[in-house]
Amino acid sequence: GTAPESDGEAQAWLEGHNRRFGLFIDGKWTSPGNTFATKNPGTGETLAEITQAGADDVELAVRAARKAQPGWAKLSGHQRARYLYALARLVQKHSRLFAVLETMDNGKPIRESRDIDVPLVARHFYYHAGMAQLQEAELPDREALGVAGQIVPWNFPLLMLAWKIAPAIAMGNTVVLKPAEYTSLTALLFAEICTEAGLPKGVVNIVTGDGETGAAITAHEDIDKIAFTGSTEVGRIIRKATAGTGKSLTLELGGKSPYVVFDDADIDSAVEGLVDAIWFNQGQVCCAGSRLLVQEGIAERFHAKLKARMDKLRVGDPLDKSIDVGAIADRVQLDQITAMVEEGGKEGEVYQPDCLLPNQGCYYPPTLITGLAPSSYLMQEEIFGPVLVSMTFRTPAEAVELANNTRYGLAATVWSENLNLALDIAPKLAAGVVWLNTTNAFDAAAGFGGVRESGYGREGGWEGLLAYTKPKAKAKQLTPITA
Ligand code: TXE
Repeated sequence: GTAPESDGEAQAWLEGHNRRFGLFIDGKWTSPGNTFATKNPGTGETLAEITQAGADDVELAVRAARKAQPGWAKLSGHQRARYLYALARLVQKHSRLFAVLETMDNGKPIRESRDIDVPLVARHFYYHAGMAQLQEAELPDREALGVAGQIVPWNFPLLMLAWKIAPAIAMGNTVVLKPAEYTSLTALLFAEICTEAGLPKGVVNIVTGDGETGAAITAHEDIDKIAFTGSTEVGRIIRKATAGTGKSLTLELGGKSPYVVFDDADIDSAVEGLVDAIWFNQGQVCCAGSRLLVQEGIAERFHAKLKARMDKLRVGDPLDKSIDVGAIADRVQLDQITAMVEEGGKEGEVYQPDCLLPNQGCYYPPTLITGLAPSSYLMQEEIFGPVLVSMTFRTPAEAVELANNTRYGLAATVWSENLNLALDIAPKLAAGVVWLNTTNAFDAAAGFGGVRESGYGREGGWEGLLAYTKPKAKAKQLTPITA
């Protein structure tokens, strides 16, 4: 049976803002200006009107961040930690509202926003509160970069905000963050909890808008660092735009991550892992295990089990607690997935279960494509949807070769009961993270990021913190020259 989560609190919150939002700059809300609609992709309904920030708004936000930064950096790590702890607790206090709002704005199943996204967000702030406290003792020769411009995508709107904001403010930076244009609402709710936490004004500024707003942030001369998560294409634009400036840069971009199953693997677990790898968040995951490589001897059995599992996946209303696959984040993205499968699917065999999709909203069925050449379009291009491509291999060496046959290198998954084999394969895979007999395992303490065209820099862990600091050799610590 179906069990829809109530959207009452989220609707009341939207109504409380007259469904029109300004920008959060210097601790205050601007009046809504030039706006665009943000829709619920599960139903097609407009949820609210969001302000398209212009270069002048970005200017105000950067000025506020600049003004606040020295005072913020001057606080002790312990004092900053208190604010991060407060933010973590407030995310938990409002966790239901955050989860429902995220699901309405993005289309991800409520089970995921409630049990994965929002808890990981709280965890990220708790972890970085602890790290702020360690700053003086552990990083005495490093200081904040200054003002960070942060641009996030629509697939994990609140979680990517947390990945950006928590380490930045923990280390004494102030931020101007832009959510993606399809999914601004949880960032706006987060702005409210910054006020509730008593965060000094100007430390966190939220400006909404599309790529033009992002470009204005990237181009702003008084920003010290750009942190971007999104498409490889825009990552390339940003890399060019910041080249020749003094800005630091981290990029977390696309992927086509391999999911390698050896014939001695626990097949049922590997099938279940694959459900998580490619159908979690409708496959709109940068590190999605979107390329299945299965060893020849078990390929037939594996595909049969996989199809049977796909037949059981429930696609539908994201607010329904019993569904597995929700809505695609936006019509544009849905059209892109549809076109890619129509174009590239012809070269192989497309399997889609016979599932009933809702009439309204943006839905795409779980899809498996077999029989494609390793060099084919769909084997090489990121689809960013619930579409798995599959190929077979004979030997471990061939598995490595096929796995690395991509311009990306974000993540890789290996399933085998033979740990010697798995540990031999793992270092040979071009990827920022390799998961063994599990997949999509994230933690605030582990640096996440890619190699090759998946970007550079890490978020999370020590590397993620260091990316928001610069080294500073202090003269008083140098030994005077006496000889
Ligand atoms: O991403 P964009 P889109 C991939 C995925 C998807 C494709 C397109 O394959 O199908 O990208 O998605 C802002 N200067 N990923 O078009 O445009 C934009 O407003 C500065 C992978 O939505 O990269 C948004 O805030 N900023 C991915 C953010 O960049 C610009 C996540 C990301 O949007 C800009 C999302 C510009 N010129 C998509 N143009 C991942 N790796 O997780 C746009 N933006």
